Amino acid sequence: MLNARAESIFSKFGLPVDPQAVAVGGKWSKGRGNELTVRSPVDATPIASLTMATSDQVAEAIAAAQEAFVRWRIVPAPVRGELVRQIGQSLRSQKSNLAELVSWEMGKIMQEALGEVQEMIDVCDFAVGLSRQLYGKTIASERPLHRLAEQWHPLGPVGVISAFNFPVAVWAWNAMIALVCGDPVVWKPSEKAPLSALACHGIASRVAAEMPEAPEGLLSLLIGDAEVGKAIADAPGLPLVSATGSVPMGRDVAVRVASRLGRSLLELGGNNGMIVAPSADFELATRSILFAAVGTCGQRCTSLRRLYVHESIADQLTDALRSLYGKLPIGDPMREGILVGPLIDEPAFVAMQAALATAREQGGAVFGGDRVVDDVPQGGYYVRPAIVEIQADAAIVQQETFAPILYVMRYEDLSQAIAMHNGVPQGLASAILTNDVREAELFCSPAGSDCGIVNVNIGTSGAEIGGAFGGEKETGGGRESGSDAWKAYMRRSTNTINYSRDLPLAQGIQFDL
Ligand code: UN1
Repeated sequence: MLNARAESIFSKFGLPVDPQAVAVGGKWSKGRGNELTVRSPVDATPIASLTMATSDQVAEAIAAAQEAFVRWRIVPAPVRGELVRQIGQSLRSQKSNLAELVSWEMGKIMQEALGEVQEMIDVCDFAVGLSRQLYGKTIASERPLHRLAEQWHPLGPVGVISAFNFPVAVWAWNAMIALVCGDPVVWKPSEKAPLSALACHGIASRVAAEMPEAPEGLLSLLIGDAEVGKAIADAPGLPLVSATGSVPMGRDVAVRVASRLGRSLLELGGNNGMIVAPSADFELATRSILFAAVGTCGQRCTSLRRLYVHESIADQLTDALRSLYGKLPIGDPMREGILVGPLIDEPAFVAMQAALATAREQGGAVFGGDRVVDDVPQGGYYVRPAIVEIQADAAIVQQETFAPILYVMRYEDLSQAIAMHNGVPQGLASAILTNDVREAELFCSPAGSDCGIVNVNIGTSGAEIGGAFGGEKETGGGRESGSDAWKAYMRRSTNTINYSRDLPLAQGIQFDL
């Protein structure tokens, strides 16, 4: 059941305004699990109540996905691309309505919510092109009149577990690529932001229902808690599980999937760092730090959390940042001009305060970080983003806290800065701000940043969909979205074809009777 405002936003999609927690294609049904009350982080009003899916319902969706797979895998990839093209068109036509829902439900500002919907549209376009480019190699055979080649085939139904902070884009990165690769998708969005998932699933499944080649169980949605996530991770019917979220969640998924020898694709914590060198363009540095550190209220996987500044410019840069932080418009994320919306919920606020207290104990000087209550909607957890000047070896710097806390540290020489930068367990996004080509290239080299995303003169967040997205170490090693990330969603078959009348064996082996 939706409240009146949610109903009015939802009705703009032309979808039924009483969405349920479980959908297999266009068939919606009530979850058989516990009650879920969804609250907007803007002012904590309850916006929906649903009963969540159970693990039995996960099994039903997977059975439908397996049936769908048998049909979908033989639909030509460019025809599969046509479905994704139409989904992209539908998302395009609903861009502002979807952004409104994302902003209200998740708390990111409208500009960023529009950006998130644009990511979905972009990945649809990318996947459409990809549907004609699922290339395999032809390989020189060592034997006469033999052909050695590889083909990429659909893998099977894919489980997608997504997080609250990008409630729809991460689904699209996975689902649109999976669809063109020939795989059905079973999606468990975050129970903290399920409404935009209901809307996106509704839009995509309505498009699929119009396409005769698209079987019913191709797309399904299960709103549920960790039990649903575990059932997805445990299901042998899902050869691939793609999970985005915290390191403990990812570790649990990885172990479950590995124990059944399935594949997992993980995009977990980032504790992202930036080095600001003496030659950096100062204005560019402050702007890129600001967007990366306070954008989405510090709740992106790619948010900037650690700043290593050359000692010659550290005072000047920290002063400039303090003055910018002091002026940040904080408040209702749907209001024009606001740059910082609320944290997702009270536990996020408590975790932020605990991290700041620990930082103080470990010698950090904290600026900001307090709760904002004036000129903001009451009930939401609004905070002034924090800057913490601290020693690089403080233990708290090793941790990702999903809140706008920027640890500022000083360095003397670049190799020391790179070592400190790499000296954390996570490895998602990184950046260097420098006008020195040697420094920039070193940072991008094998001796430089050890992350999956390595940027020069741009912040850590806000990647385009065309690149492969993901990171190393505790970030989980997965790559999603662009480049050749599609290969994770397919299986490779290597073919050797003998068109001679002989049977020469590889490696010159003689085996004659
Ligand atoms: C995430 O926070 O999980 O690069 C995804 C970015 C966005 C995606 C972030 N394009 O910041």
